[in-house]
Amino acid sequence: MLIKNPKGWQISENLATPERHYLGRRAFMGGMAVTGAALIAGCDGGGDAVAQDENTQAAAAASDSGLYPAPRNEAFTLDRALTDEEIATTYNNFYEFGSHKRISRNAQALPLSPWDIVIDGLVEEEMTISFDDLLRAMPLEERLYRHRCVEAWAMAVPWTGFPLAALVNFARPLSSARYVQLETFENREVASGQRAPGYPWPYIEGLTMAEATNDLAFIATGIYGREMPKQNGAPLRLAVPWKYGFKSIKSIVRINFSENRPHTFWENVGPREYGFWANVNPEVPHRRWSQATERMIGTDEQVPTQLFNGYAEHVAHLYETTNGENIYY
Ligand SMILES: Nc1nc2c(c(=O)[nH]1)N[C@H]1C(S)=C(S)[C@@H](COP(=O)(O)O)O[C@H]1N2
Ligand SMILES: [Mo]
Repeated sequence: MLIKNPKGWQISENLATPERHYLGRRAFMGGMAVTGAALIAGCDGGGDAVAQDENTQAAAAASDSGLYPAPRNEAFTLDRALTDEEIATTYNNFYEFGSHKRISRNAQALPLSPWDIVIDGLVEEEMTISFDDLLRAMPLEERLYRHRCVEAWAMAVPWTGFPLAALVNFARPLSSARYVQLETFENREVASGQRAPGYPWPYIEGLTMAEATNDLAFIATGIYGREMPKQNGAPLRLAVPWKYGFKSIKSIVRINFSENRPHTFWENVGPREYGFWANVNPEVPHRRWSQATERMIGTDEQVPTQLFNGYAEHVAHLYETTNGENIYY
């Protein structure tokens, strides 16, 4: 959608979110029961216990690898408190494991080893690379990012990983490539959501080459200073914080370069509700709810949403057309 207001992204500084402290787990659980929003038809499972034991196991494995924690890149810090780790690893969207938020236990069934990633399409040479080999080839760093779901909730998350640009570079796309398409695994045996009718698996997302090579676009392999838990998209997932969360595809198995715009999963499900661009914009409501504010998961604090989720200075130029209009959504 084109919005004929070139200055629309300039939001006033006093809308910037002040730093807040998170509340304890009890406050979180209480808030969830009332406000847990479902994207399509799902409902929040509520009583499912936190999979703390699995988190602890992942932490033990990660400390063995020696890769985590990685040095923090101070260029990407936040003006809001980080979401509590236990909350960010137990309140998830991962439709492969169910259309509700309590999928962390089910997701433990996902086998991570071996994990191969296919790089194909418009590249100098198509290849398949194991996640372990890829990880060794990439420089790891930590970045603190905002995370804004289209459902109007938000978190603040410390990701560990590497710029998507480094992976694009590694893939050696041809100059004819205009889009990167990313795909999630398909495994109906472990992913109960892929056995349910009505969704066009596999989960597919995509970016333009300019978006994919923007410094903000990040491939995350860890969070909170350790290896990525399965429920958050192990072993590697995208983090594009200026876009709604559904763009940040999890558990990637294929990276395809093409001339044509990818047909994304959510575009197929609801083309009028989850468009390709999906840039965070408080002025463009979702068809069924406002996007003007967001609820911080963990505190239930309601804060103003910012254009491009607060990252306008990094990405607004990507959406300026020659006549000065901005593509927002
Ligand atoms: N493969 C896959 N990736 C996905 C999703 C999904 O259902 N499947 N959900 C998306 C949505 S809607 C959001 S908000 C984020 C949630 O990431 P988190 O659980 O790590 O917070 O993952 C995104 N990536
Ligand atoms: Mo989302």
